[in-house]
Amino acid sequence: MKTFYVTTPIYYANSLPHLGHLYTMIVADAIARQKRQQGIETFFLTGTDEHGINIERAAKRNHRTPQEQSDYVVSYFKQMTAAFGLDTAHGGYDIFMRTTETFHYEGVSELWRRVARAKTPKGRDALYKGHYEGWFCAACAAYKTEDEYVKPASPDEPPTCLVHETKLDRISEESYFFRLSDYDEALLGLYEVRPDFVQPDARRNEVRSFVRGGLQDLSVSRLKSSVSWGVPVPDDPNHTMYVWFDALTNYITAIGFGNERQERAIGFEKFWPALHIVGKDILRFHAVYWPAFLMAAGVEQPRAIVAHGMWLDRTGRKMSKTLGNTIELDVLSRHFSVDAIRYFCLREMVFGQDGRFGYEHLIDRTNSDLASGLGNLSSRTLTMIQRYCEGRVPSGNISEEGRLLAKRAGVDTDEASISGFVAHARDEFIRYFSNFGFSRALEEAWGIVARVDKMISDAKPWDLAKDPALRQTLNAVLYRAAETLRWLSVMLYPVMPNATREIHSQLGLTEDLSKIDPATLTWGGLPDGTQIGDVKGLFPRMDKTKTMDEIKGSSPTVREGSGEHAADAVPGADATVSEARPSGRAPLATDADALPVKNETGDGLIEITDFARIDLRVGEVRSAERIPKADKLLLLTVDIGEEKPRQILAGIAQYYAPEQLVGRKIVVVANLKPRKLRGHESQGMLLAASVGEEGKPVIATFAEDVPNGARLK
Ligand code: ME8
Repeated sequence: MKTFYVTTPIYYANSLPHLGHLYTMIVADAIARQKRQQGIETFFLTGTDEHGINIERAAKRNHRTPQEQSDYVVSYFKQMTAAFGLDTAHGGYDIFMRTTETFHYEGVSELWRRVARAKTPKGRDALYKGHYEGWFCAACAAYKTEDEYVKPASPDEPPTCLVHETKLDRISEESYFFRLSDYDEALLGLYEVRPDFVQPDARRNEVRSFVRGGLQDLSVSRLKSSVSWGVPVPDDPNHTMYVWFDALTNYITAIGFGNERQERAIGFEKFWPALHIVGKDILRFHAVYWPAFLMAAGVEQPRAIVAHGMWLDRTGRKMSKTLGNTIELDVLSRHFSVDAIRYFCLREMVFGQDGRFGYEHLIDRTNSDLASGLGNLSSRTLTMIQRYCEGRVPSGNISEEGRLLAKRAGVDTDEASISGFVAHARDEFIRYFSNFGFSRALEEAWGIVARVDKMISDAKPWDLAKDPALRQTLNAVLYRAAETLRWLSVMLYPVMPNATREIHSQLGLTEDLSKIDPATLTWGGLPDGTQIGDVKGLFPRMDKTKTMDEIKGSSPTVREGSGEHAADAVPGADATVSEARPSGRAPLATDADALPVKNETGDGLIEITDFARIDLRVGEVRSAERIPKADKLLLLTVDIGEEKPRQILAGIAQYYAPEQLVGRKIVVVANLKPRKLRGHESQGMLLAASVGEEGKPVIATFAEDVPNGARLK
């Protein structure tokens, strides 16, 4: 039997997942479902990357051990994957891989030993001990070269990571090095011989030019005294493995490389090589380092590395926990159905390119494509079968006489034109889908929806039903619509497993959609006489204004419930909601950042009434103090002309001493929902300009005297 293995990245256990993580899982899940439909034995991996300084620091911030930190994040991941139907119980992943598993330690140690014994293509030792001197970003878990960071204003300051905008760590210590510099030709040869090894093409070109630019040897260990939370280097307990060496190896240890347990349960020989689905942010690790490690260890290369684009916030910045601009999963799942989210992700993001997320857009797509599109086609077809055919799928056959009568009534009865159209679109759908063109594939499917909708509207079954002579014509129209729905339910199953199952069962069919290959569909497979099931709406229309108001009013419940604020789980995320953000984006941005404002026009402009929703007030800082263990936060009390001064937390402690602020007149957002930060309630936000590369906050103030509480408009 043919096998197939697909993976997502394993996500850092330092913070909770967001839309970006969900997206990769949805893509991998849809691919896995399509392969299963084709009768291919498929194994789908996702999981968590649990070692390294990143996790150690998050654990420390949250007063947990690293293991507790990982367990906490994993339990949320599992809850979330279940809620989104991505876990094993819902036909999703086959393993939730964790790098803290004992079997992984065994496997990764085996890979290390093999690399340690290996010679490079240029005949030198693949691994050697040396000294590393340079900058490291804990959030990226990557060493940074000069072009990858922003130089500091003063030489006493560390540089800032271009990706995460967090400070880099200086590292100067003994380290094992992987002799990556000897693998350039071998890697270029690999990309040449296997043009689809890295996809899409633009990414392949990027990787090739990176390698052509020259590779530096890679530090692959840290001293245990610096990073103790990691896999020990075999035979040298003073070192722990570099977290990317450890993490990448999960893809093979999970299925049995170097360990008996997984080999027996799953089988490395059976499933390797894998198709790796990754975000373009981690392409280099997968398309350069990983193949080089595998070459050294003598292990077969992955099937391919396919990189998707990034979800961006409305200002065009990558959505990331560290930047604090994410779409939270529990907010998403509270307001939208799983299938609507899956459809939106696959339809909206042209695979490989970046996409901007907006809740309004998601509502629009749900209403237009799902409620008015597929959902409406399904319910109108089935309702008419119920009404005109006593709930049984009618026969699609039409006699010569019936054809003449239909022609006279102006109804097109050429079945081949519909079936041909549907079959062609199905072929195109499969072709695009198999090449990761999910958005184009879905356009094809919605072409079918439009075509059949038109057939119904042109034929007007409600009129045909009035004339017994046109009975056959009516039946033929309804049969064609129902048969098309059957095809759509099979084709769209990998994208919308729940709604398609619902359509299938409303059609009165009982086969398992996860086992029907759309390529094998033949027209006419829907038996006439089939008793249809209960007709229920699939995608209720969403009230845009109401939903937007609800979303704006909601906040992620998990963290409130667990007594933990998102910021606590994130490196460098001390600055959130009620703080001036040293991040270069609008100070009003919150984690509802990606919410489009009501009445927003396509050009990003807002109405004056939108601006009027924000209550900006003059405030006077009465007191300011530091908060223990939160080195970025200041606790301010600010008089905004109300009975009691407001308590406001601001992420400006690195730039302003408390005493500088007392007596200052500032601008306060007075109608922001209160949020808890480090156990303190913040009852507003102060405004500041964000200056320079580093986004240094400079507090907005007044040149003239103004009374406290005066409104800004
Ligand atoms: O990099 N848009 O983990 P990570 C789209 N542990 N996808 C996004 C995204 C966004 N804005 N943000 C995150 C790591 N992702 C390593 C991986 S693998 C051996 C080790 C998705 O938690 C996307 O798949 O930072 C991206 O590559 C991944 O999450 C990064 O997850």
